[in-house]
Amino acid sequence: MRKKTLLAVPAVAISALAMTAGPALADHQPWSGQATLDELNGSGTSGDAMIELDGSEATVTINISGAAATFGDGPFPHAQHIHIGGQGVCPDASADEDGDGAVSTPEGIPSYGQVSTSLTTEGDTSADSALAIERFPGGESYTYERTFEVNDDTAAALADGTAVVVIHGVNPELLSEEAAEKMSPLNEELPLAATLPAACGAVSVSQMDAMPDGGADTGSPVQPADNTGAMIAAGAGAVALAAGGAWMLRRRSDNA
Ligand SMILES: [Cu+2]
Repeated sequence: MRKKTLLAVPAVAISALAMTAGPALADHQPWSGQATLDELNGSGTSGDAMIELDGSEATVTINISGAAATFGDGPFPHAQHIHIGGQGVCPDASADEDGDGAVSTPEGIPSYGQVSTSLTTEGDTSADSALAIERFPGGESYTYERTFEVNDDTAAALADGTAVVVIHGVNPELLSEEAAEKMSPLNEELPLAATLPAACGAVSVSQMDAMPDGGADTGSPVQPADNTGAMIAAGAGAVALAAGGAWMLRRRSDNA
């Protein structure tokens, strides 16, 4: 709603607005934020996340190390999400309501909120894929990068600083005996350890002067409305070229 109103404003007025660019414009122009991912539940897992948002298109980059390495014969899957609608913070040990020595995913919800986006490697990225463990990265360390559409609630939470990135999956050997033997409250076929939060970080907005190069090179952070679509199309084309095109085509068919 607000976006349509803004795009209808003459370019001159937009230029004036750009000079006082503040939070109100943050979700309508290229935006970036980052999170330092600190360990939860004594997991030893840490890393960082960067999120670039252009309209509703988000590019998420995550670097993880010190994560649980193996699960059965394969890499330990690490479900990872953007959580929204909580206090926009990571829980501390006091969130362990049942006293098993671990903060479970539900126990952390008052702090970081519900899953809004599943940071999967392919296919659906909605909350429906929150536990699609076959489509998450895995192993002791990894780098994740993907570009996809986020819903309005997620874009708003990113812009207002209440979105939190959570990486799940803790080596059960690091847990109390009680916690290590439990099954997950989220899926009774998975051990608690598989879904426990392992690392967490609130996403904070980057400074304007830390914007990606693509935004700064234009000399103005906001383009006249008529050029916006062309700019986005050009950006998408560059991504497709960089990835040899195949990745973009696959994503389109996944979303169809
Ligand atoms: Cu999560």
